[in-house]
Amino acid sequence: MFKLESSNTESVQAPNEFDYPKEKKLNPGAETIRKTLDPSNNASLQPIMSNSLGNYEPKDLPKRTGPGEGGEPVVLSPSEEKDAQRTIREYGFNMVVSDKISMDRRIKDTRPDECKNWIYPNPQYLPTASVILVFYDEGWGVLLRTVHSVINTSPTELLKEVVLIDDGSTDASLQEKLEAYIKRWNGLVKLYRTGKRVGLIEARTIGAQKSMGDVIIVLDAHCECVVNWLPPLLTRIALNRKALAVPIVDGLEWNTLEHKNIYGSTNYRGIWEWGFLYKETQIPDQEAKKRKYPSEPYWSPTHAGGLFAIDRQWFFELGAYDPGIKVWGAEQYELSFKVWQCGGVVEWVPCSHVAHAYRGPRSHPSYVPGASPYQTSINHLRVAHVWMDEYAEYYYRREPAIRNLKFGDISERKKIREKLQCKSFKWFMETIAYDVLEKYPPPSNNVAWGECKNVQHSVCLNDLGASFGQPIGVARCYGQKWINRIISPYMRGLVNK
Ligand SMILES: [Mn+2]
Repeated sequence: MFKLESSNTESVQAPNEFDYPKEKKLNPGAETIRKTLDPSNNASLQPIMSNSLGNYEPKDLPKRTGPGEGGEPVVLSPSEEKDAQRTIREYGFNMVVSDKISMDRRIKDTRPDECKNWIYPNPQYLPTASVILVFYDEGWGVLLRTVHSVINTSPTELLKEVVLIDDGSTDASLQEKLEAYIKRWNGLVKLYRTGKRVGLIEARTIGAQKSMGDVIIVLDAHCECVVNWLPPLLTRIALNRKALAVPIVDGLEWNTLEHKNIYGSTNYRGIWEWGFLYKETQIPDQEAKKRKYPSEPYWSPTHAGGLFAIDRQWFFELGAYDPGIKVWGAEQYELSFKVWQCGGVVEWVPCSHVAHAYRGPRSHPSYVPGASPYQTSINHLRVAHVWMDEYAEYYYRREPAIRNLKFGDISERKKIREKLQCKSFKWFMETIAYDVLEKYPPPSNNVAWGECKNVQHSVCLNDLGASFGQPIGVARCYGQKWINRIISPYMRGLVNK
């Protein structure tokens, strides 16, 4: 039951009206209705815990059978393995397995049980969503199953469109064949091409510019959504238009496409260490205790970066992504820091689960031509100098080699911070991200750094890839050139998004 204060009382009785029909049509009136909402009525949009089935829960879904249904793993026969290995090298996913799985398969319901009982505002009270999927030479089935899944699991009235941004793919299947395939959705799925590689971050901004929904939802182009993932995210933004809402990320295994709940029933949140390696930690007690139910959203300092929802206009008020942050890395810190410092919140939403396929070993290069090999460090430096005030120094202590790296002009970005009268990073660290300081105390000043050389034999100490606690050895010296130290893992091809 909603505590609605508006005149629309008939929507109080929320019917189970979403049976996720295959064909979805846009509801052109949705925005006009939403504009009549009085923002001061936000309290009436609070979800209600009921003892019956929630208003967006599908009822009596037909049973599905077939390979991979229910998120089960698909195992190949030995004769199929050779082909499979080739596709893994090419796409990072087992496309032979993918080809066996229906585009419309349903994965597990990995949500906490009580998620089924929440009643969310009816569609006319929620913003509409544009789901942005950026892809570059993505495997056909993995990409298109993402689209099918988004459409199959989203209430028609809330999904404005799916916006595909092709970041310069050369794969033959992603040309005319893709254009022909998406026609089945009668314009609900749009395709834009960047024309040349621009990198993930710029491609997302292009997607946000092309989007027409109230909210943009960024997903990777290799995801599948868990039932009823969308209304819990949109509700957070209906309640607070400055909220950045993050779904809980499940795993899809790259070799079998098995769906797994990674976090179990524990709530984690996103933090970082001072070299900007992304980390996750259990939510502090004081955050958990703010909620009545463990399935309710909670605050997080940051997030992994690939999957999130944000009010489209708020995203642009915040200056979208810094255009000086290119290709890959640091963009989730930029967005999280400025959302928090400029008056918003970053929330993780336990009743919204989306499964992300973590890429396996891919030999297809994802390097963006012309990009600096130091781009990820440049990205971090821009974030540090615009948003982190005196805390930027800790990054230099952690990565002393980048002290003299040029990161370009940041004056335009500082103007945004000034215009929005954003709070200090100290406020953010002490009030919101206090567990970062607990888990990763600020590094002390380096007494010395560089390489440790045996002058007589011209060899240098080297960890030889050993892990912590293992003996180290010697190897040839690399000199004071720091390229090998700081070149980003992405550029080396060691990290697959
Ligand atoms: Mn990804």
